[in-house]
Amino acid sequence: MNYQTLAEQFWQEGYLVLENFFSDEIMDRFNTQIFDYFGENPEFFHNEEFLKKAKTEVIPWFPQREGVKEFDYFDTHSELVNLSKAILGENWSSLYSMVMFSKKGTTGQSWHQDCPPEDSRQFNLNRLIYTMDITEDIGGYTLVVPGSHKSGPVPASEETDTFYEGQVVIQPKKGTLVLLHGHAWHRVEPVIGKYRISTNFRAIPQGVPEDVTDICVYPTMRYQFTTNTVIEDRLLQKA
Ligand SMILES: O=C(O)CCC(=O)C(=O)O
Ligand SMILES: [Fe+2]
Repeated sequence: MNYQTLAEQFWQEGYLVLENFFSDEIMDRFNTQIFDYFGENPEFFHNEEFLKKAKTEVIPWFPQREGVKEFDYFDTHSELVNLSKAILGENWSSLYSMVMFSKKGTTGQSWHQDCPPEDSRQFNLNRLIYTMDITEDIGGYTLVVPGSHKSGPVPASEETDTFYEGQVVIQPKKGTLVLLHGHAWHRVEPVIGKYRISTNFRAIPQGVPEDVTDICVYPTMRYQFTTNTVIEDRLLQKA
């Protein structure tokens, strides 16, 4: 694997898609463990206001915070470690793993940026691992606007699923790794079948605070997770 070439491509486009990065056997193991944790019908964790304004319905689980050791596997995966370093530079660190579960019939995720884009040095890297195929029948493809990590805030809008010229539809399969810059505009399409699982091992370069993703930018608002508050209503400004 040519880490340098991949890192350059990442910095140009704001994302990378690498199929068959992980073996089926490993992915099956994690998918079973995740499904066993959530069960068929887990409860939402976010409040009503968030669900309504963000049009984002996903149930998170932070296994490593709960001492679930199996997920350390990815922290010692040498290709993933080397690629992360090529992108983020020396002394990068991994933040946490977040498993995201979406039930059948949920809206997916609105366009968003994981953290405010105003300072290009303050960003997170999403390292998304897919333990199951995301298919047309399931829905929930991941959309990204190439190069948008350099375009500033996603436009303010009531619409959370605007069509952007050049937007790319990522169709992850079991074992796919998607690397995605936290300032890149991205969203997840509605989940229509079965359920959808993705797992994010977020990372940061040296000098970026660990809580960099506390504030997320949506077309409708900026939202702070630690306080569960809308810190900026972007539609008021527009009116
Ligand atoms: O699940 C995905 O494909 C994307 C999730 C996402 O937006 C994120 O983890 O920041
Ligand atoms: Fe995101």
